[in-house]
Amino acid sequence: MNKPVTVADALRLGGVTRRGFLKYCSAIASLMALPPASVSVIAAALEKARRPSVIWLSFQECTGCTESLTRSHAATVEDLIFNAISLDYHHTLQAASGDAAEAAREAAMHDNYGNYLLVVDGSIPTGNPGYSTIAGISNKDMLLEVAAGAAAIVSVGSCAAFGGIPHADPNPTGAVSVADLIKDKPIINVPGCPPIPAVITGVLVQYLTFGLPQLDHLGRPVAFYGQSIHDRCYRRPFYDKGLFAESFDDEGAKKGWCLYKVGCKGPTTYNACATTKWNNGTSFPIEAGHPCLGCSEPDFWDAGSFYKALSTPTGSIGATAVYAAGAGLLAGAALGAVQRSRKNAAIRKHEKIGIDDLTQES
Ligand code: FSX
Repeated sequence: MNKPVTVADALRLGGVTRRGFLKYCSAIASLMALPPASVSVIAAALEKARRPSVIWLSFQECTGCTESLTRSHAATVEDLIFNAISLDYHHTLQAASGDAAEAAREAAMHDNYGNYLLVVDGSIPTGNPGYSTIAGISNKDMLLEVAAGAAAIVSVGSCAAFGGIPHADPNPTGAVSVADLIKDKPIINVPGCPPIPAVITGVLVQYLTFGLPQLDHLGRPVAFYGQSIHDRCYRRPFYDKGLFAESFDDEGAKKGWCLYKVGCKGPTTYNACATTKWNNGTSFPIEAGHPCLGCSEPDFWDAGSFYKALSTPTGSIGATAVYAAGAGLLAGAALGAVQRSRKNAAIRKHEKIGIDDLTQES
């Protein structure tokens, strides 16, 4: 059977129903804070989109990012969308090894030079090239070689985006992020330790449908990282009323009050955990009673105790909250303007191309 060329081809081969496909598009639209009308636009764009060749490199990391993506409890449409890219090289997931694996990487680079998407997880050691090598090639050399032919780079996980845990003090390997080494390519940071699976696939879908996304000052897609955990936290009303857990076993904790005083970093952490959640939307750390660690922010490991409040629980709480909420509102307003503009352009395009039925109804 020929290799599928478009996303629609791949989805058909994967047996995805029209209903399942639209459900996924709807979830992505919701995640990107787009209106319901954009679902058909996303669907139409995905149906026509060519499957990009993707080369995925893993450097200094714990494999948590790949685990996050693959260890969903059931095969989902997200998995199939992920299969809709042509994943030509991935250390952990590929069947090939040794010379055959390296030959696959070189072939993918050669055949798609200038057009493939490079995904990186893990940080890059610069202290000594021998700290981490693949096929005898240092991480730094492999990154520079593959990045040269990439159309864009997605840095998955806080290690690739910001250096992450390997970069933490005393940083024995001289670990740096992708953006520290690559200056001439678009880089999309998808931080989190690990990132939310739906956000990883969502960013890929966004790239397939709308091209390079709007990024914040840390290179993160605003659609997924535009609001703080605090802005969207279901415990926020308790914060606003000044009702806090003072310890993990007090009455406040039992009543589900705000975890700010036991160290929650939600006010300074930008991610989609409070809305998308984990394990197919089941829960997220704060819902399980644990404060946010701020794992999608730079240097979260060195930012002080996970269990110490950001500031004293008096006037400065309000200042932090106002600052965080203000930043979220500004990001949201900017995103809204960008998305409205893109949506209008996409709808105009969609009106011309129409939507073909993808496959049979379930
Ligand atoms: Fe880092 Fe990812 Fe944390 Fe682990 O690949 S972001 S240590 S979850 O695995 O890079």
